[in-house]
Amino acid sequence: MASSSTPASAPPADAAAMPKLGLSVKQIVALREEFKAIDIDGDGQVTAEELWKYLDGEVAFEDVQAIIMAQDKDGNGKVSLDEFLANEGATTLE
Ligand SMILES: [Ca+2]
Ligand SMILES: [Ca+2]
Repeated sequence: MASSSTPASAPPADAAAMPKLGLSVKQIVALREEFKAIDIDGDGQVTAEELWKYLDGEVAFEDVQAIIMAQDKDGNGKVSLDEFLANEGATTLE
């Protein structure tokens, strides 16, 4: 009885499915949903007012403005989905 089962080092199949972003696909999907929830008028840009309303006034409006400013990479005073995701650890969304 020759049991010739040689355990070969199987390549990690999951590694190929990993996105190159710092976020998992699940996280990105969840963040996109969150972004859509914050973006009340649905123009793809979150303003300080929208975020403030989303937070239900729990945070001072000035603090919300500071959050927006910190995330606003192109300086248009609003946070796009790309900027939002970039802030959450992703590098680019293409
Ligand atoms: Ca908006
Ligand atoms: Ca911006």
